[in-house]
Amino acid sequence: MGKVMVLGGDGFCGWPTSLLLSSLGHDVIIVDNLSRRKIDVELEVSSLTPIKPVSERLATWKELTGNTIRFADLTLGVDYDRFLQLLIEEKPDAIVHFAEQRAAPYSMKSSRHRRYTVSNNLNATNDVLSAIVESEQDIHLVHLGTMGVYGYGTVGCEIPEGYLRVFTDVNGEMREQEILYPTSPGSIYHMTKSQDQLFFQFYAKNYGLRITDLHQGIVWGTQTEQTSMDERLINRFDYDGDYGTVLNRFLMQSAIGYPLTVHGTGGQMRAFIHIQDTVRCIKLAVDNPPERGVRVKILNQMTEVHRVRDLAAMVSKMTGVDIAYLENPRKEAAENELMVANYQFLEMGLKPITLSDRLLEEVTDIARKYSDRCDTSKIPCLSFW
Ligand code: USQ
Repeated sequence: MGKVMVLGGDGFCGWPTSLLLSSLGHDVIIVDNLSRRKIDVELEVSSLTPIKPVSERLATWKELTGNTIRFADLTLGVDYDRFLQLLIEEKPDAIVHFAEQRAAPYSMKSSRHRRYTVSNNLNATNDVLSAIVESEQDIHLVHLGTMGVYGYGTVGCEIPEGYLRVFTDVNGEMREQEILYPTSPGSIYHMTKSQDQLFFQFYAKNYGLRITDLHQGIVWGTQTEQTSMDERLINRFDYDGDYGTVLNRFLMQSAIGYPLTVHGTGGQMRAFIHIQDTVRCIKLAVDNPPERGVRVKILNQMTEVHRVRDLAAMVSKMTGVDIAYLENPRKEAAENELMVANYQFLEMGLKPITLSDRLLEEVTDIARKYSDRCDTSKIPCLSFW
């Protein structure tokens, strides 16, 4: 088992990933500047679940399993020298990079939020890549990208895993090229992940870095096998209009009898994945690095597609809650079709978790258990674009 650095290891996906990798015997180091907790302070909201401070999380993990996860508080994109020094001293085999601002509505709130998201995300990614090169080590970088880089138009065919074969007619002869699938980001946040792809392509080509980019769909669920071991390990649950994602919001809203906030007609079709599968996919990605000097390995990290209004209807049927069709605060297609290829993870052995009453009820139960922590004034989405 190797050493893995998890950048953004205190966040919604990073924390359960750190625990899974540690439970499998990896030596895990979390690098995080607690920015997600600080944004909660800015937005005057907190996770529905009572997440514990990092030191308590790590002490609990040690107490329960005997495993040590170390923690470094530093800001990627700012504390470059400290990060480089950490790489030189620790010599990790792999780095999992979640350390970016991940909410589309937050990134679109104001000029300050746009600028923060761009400088935070792009400088973090470039500094990580640059430090790997400068450390002169062979470190596999696994990055959390997003399905949103592809955009949500109706294509009419399956969205491939990162690359598209195009044919050009050159004087009557068809020439073939493989290009990055054209991006069509719908928010500044999604745009930063589109730009990350170009950094990866460049660093893989120019410096021979091993890079895996995971285009993840919308995560739902909150707990994994490890975070459910003890309440002090509980994962965060965002329900507010900026950070809450659609299915978890619907489940939480149903738990308190709040009419489900469907944007527009709810005709948006999106890709989904359960948090337990998120962590499994990252483990599979860490275990299967690409060859050096070959192209970036791009995988679609999702297990199923659903339409927003169908999810609302399902939750409403399950719980009896009403549905509210609201004016869409976002600039996005009212209706779209979506088909996505995810063969690489299936070939590596992923057995997808799909929507089931049991899992939906599990999330609703958690939401109900902590419903007294909900501030209903934070539910509406107030970021318009
Ligand atoms: N939506 C509603 N009602 C709500 C919230 C959302 O109808 O109360 C709609 C949105 O208008 C949108 C869809 O549901 O059409 C998805 O919205 P979302 O907030 O669940 O997801 P999104 O903004 O796309 O972002 C989330 C994560 C992001 C990740 C992305 C994957 O916050 O980090 O990259 O999902 S993906 O959507 O595949 O690009």
